[in-house]
Amino acid sequence: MITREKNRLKKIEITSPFWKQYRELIVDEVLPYQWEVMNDSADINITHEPGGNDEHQEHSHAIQNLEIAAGLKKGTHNGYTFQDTDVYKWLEAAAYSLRYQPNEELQTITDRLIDLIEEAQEEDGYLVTFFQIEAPERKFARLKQSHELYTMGHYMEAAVAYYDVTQNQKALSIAIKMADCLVEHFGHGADQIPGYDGHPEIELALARLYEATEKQAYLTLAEFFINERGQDDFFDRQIQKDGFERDLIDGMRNFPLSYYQAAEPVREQATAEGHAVRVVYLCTGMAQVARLTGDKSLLATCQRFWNNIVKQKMYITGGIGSTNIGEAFTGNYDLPNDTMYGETCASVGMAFFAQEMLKLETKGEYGDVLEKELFNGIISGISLDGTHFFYVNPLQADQEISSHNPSREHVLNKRAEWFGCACCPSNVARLIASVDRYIYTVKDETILSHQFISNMATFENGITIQQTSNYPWEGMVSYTIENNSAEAQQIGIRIPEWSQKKAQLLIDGVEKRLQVIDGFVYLEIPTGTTTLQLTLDMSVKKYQANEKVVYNFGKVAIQRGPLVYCVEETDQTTDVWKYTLTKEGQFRYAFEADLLGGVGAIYADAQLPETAHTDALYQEYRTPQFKETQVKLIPYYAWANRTSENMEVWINQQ
Ligand code: FUB
Ligand code: ZN
Repeated sequence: MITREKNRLKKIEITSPFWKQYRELIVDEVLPYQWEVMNDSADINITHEPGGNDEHQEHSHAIQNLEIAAGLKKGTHNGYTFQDTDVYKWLEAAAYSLRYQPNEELQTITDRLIDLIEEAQEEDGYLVTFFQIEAPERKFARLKQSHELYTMGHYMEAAVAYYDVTQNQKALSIAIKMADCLVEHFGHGADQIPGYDGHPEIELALARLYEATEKQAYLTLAEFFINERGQDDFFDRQIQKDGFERDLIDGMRNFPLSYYQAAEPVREQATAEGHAVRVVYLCTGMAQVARLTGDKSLLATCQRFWNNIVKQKMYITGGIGSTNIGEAFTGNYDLPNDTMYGETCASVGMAFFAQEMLKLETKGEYGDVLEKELFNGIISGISLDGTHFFYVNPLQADQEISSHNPSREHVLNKRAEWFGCACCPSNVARLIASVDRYIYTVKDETILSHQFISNMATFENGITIQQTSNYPWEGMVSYTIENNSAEAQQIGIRIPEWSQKKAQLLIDGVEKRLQVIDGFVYLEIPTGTTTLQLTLDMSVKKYQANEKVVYNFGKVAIQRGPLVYCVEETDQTTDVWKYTLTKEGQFRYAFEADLLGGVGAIYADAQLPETAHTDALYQEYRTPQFKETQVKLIPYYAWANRTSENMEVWINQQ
């Protein structure tokens, strides 16, 4: 039986101009565009997967795969074994959008899509079009590579969202049938499969489905998948049986078990290893199960993963995954800026993980990382026009080098129209469309306001909060709180780590001394109306990396509020790497309405070497003369929206 807080969020409307713009983009551009792509009617170029291990595809074929599986068309499957997930993540994004912008035309499309999915689903609940069309005899036979549970999990997530918004019972019934199919096939019983998927996802999806349906079997199965991971040689046994050479995805056979977080039982894994998206999806599922079951050892596992990722393996933009080889984590403090990965999906997954950790523990650091992802690592994955996407989000890009150096060819400096492996575009869409779910968390009846995204929110017990600001450009956040209940209510407000030295809070106009406990200040809100005014420190700040990060030694990154900034070549007079910020240099901040849809730019005092260079590759060192200049910075998320230019986040510091 799920215990639900009395104060939980009932209704929320985003009023933030920054996020409204993005959410309108989802409705007006992103969803129609992606629907066309998945129906193969968009005239686009599909870019190779930035890891470089896919076959080149001319079309997505994702809808057609479902039509073939449903028996409505004849043909072969096209794309990855998990091609269906593009459709499901799109459906999930569409579902969230229907809540904030009802749209009959879109809902007709999505209702029909549900009909199609139902037709494609098999009698026993199975639905993965690749295996239905190409290899029915191999269902659940090679889970290390197959992505079958990953694929079904994505449908379950979409179904929970779609049912929640539209009450379409059919959508939920398909998910229930799917989950029942897994409950039947997986476990330690006779004729059951004692294993799990190579790509975690199903754990978090089953936990969501459990919360929507309260069917215990789904939570038990999520727990089973988590507990089974890394216990024995399940993957090898399956592969021997299925045929060693019969890979489903080229290149995956050689990755070690740690790549799949399957080298040891999860509770024994000391660090975050392997494929970054897999890690954070697994962590999200573990955090949900820890919350729903009270499993303390699982919570400790989540904390351990969290600390390793956030304190040793995360880019300042929130990007994770330091190498394209396996889209994976590497060692602690290994954070190269130019050969890195930082997959958009990994940032989305990190936001899921942060949100789940906030439900477990009221610590501001979870909100800090969530904010970092929302304002940097996630939205850098989508262009301002909504139809171009980054898979890899570098902190340094150089077009010339990327086009000649194979170890950097995955680092694009122009967002692509689509990918052969198109996991990121619909992932970023569903996150933006559901950003309203990431603003408040209710924990032990305390309402935690951890994201500064203007909104009007109503909670189950009658509390309403109107939060207004011009964030992320301005740091004044106003709250009008109506407490219509008979008792005082507690709310916690996150004071971001970057503003903890300087933040001011007025309650009904009177300043309150801030006592920050684990990143939050707590207030008793009496019956009636209370106004709060929080002023955050929006000064421009320089950050340095831990000295173990060799790539950033002697460099700084610039941040203002939640936004990390970067230097893009189009704004400068010369190459980006030549600028050095001066010791006592000043910053000038200016909001420029005509730049990149309206962004705050930063002008920093800098130096440029004046010494003339010869054509010699090497020459004897001569002390350079410098000239004083300025360098212009723009928010990182907005780079690569003009000409295709070079960029860097970490800048030389005098
Ligand atoms: O393997 C499925 C998805 O494709 C992963 O989550 C992404 O990293 C990409 O590899
Ligand atoms: Zn992705």
